Amino acid sequence: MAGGGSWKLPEPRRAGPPFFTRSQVASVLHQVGVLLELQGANPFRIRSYANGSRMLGSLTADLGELVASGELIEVKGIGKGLAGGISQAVEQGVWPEDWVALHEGTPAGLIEMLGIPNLGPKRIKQLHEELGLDDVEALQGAAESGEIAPLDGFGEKSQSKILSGIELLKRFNARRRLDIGMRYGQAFEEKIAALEGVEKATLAGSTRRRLETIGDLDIVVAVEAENHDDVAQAILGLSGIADVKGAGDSKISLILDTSLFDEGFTLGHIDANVLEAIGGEAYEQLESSGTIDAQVRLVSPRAFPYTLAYFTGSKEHNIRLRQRAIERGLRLNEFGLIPEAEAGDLKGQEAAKFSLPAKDEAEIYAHLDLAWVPPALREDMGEVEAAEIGGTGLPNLVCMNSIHGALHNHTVLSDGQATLEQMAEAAIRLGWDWLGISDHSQSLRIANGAIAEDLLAQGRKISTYNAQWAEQGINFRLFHGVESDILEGGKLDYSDEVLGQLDHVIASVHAITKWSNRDEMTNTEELIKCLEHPATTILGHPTGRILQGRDGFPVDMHAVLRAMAELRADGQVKFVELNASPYRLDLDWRLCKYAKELAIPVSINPDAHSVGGLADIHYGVEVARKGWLSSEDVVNYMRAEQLGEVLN
Ligand code: DGT
Ligand code: CA
Ligand code: ZN
Repeated sequence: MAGGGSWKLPEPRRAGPPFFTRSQVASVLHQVGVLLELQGANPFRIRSYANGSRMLGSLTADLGELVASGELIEVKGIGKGLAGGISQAVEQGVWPEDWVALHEGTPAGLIEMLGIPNLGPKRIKQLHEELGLDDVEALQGAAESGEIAPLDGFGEKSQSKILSGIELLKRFNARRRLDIGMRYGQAFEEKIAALEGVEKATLAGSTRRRLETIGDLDIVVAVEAENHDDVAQAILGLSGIADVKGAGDSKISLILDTSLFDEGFTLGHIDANVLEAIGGEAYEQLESSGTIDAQVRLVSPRAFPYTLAYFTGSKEHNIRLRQRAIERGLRLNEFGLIPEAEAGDLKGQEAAKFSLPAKDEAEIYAHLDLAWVPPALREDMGEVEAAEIGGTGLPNLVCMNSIHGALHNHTVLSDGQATLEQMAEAAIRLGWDWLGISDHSQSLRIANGAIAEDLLAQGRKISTYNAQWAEQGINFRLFHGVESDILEGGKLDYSDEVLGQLDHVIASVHAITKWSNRDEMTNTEELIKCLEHPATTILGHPTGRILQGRDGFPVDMHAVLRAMAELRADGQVKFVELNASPYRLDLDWRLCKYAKELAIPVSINPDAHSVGGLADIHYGVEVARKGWLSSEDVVNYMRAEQLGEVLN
């Protein structure tokens, strides 16, 4: 596992050969190669391990069979020595001594340093020898005090690259984005659910609550006592486990890596400007060698709903529930809901024998005189009060079926990859009624912003298509807009005459550095100024944040939203965007709830730069739910005709 503090050799988890899988052996060979390089070993030897790892990685034949038949040595790129070591591991479950020695003899701090993007073993060795650096902290200190730059082959540039790499690594080790957490979590949940003896496996924790970033995965597994040990063993044998941190009776702590994904891990589409903000190539490297921690809890089917509710959290929500239980003479924990009068001095599982029954979470909430609360809302942000019998009632949350279109999407006219026609076809395939096109505006040279003439030509094309669809009785229409950069003084990027010909104008900040270095008051005023322009319809990615990449610029978003609400009250169309890219999720869900209270419609936007990018809408919907939004609160719920009238 890259990024962590140690590289352990996997332990055999089966009773007989093959003791290790092809991907396990491939990753060990890779590690041995890197460790040899850290030691400054003979380059040929280093290369033989690297090559061997690559060969195994692309091998289609069964490794166990190749070893058993003695054919391994015939595989191109795997020499005698390597074949011997691999065979021993696969057949006997014992790694060669020199590999073990390498793993055990390398200081953990040096391995930790390998997780820094763009810092290879050779340079780590040099830093270790010349400056005595042996962990990330020491390296950071040395870089900050300028000791790295003068070294042979380094310089100012690589010194600052090391610093930004360390920052990136630290952000990564702390939390991962929601999309990444969901991908790992759902893949692992599926694998566990498919095991024999597992009644149910459900992802809990922050991933189930759809928080924008995830600390670790929590998975709750229902299993009968007689299957407990077999299931625990089977879980430990699943692919994707880079390391086992602990395996107790009811809790298994694991580190997962990308070998979890049977079809391999790909990053998918990522816009160039976002990629740059989040670390460029270094980010891609971190992501593909990334890991995530997972806590798996095995419980009896009877306790399952209680354990699931407890480990879904949030902690704050749990505290509120526990308080309600206490008021009713009940004790609430991960094992059950237990009448104090009956439990007495008994603790934990013993006391849980007296638990009120609950076949699902809804029954737990009902015991506490509450309606079931959707996991996304469990943040103690008013959901407990709303769920009370006689409370205001929980919102009927927006879902993918509520989505009939989205307003913010790009084409090849600016920096998109798909044509207008391709984007429209893709939206029709999704079953949408309409699609908004909003390419970048002329000042944004870096994103190939459109000059007025080209923008208006695009509009004429759109009118033609709309007329054709109407004629053919096809229920689909394009809205023609633009994503206007917000210029100095809060100005838009085209003349009023041009803006007046558009269906919608998304105003977005792109000069992030400038806005980030400016005070909150100036930024807030400029945003409001820009929103006051009658042509402005939508505030695009309101704070410019890139999750794990950069914070948003300073701005009083509450004040901006209030200003938008006033403008709306004066009859002006103003929407706020919830940018659905998992790298953004901006407007923050905490503010979505505020926008809803102010009756500002939220426009969930994939900000698609390709056909595939439209699928990001799904993350936007997840986060809109977290922000309490109902179908009626989002622009995407409107039918083409209604939206057309509003935009007019
Ligand atoms: P994360 O992993 O930082 O993204 O956030 P969570 O919410 O997944 O938190 P985590 O993994 O520490 O714990 C999972 C859930 O377990 C948490 O949401 C609520 C519950 N929990 C953990 N510790 C406590 C606690 O001390 N008190 C209560 N009431 N609940 C807890
Ligand atoms: Ca967690
Ligand atoms: Zn955009």
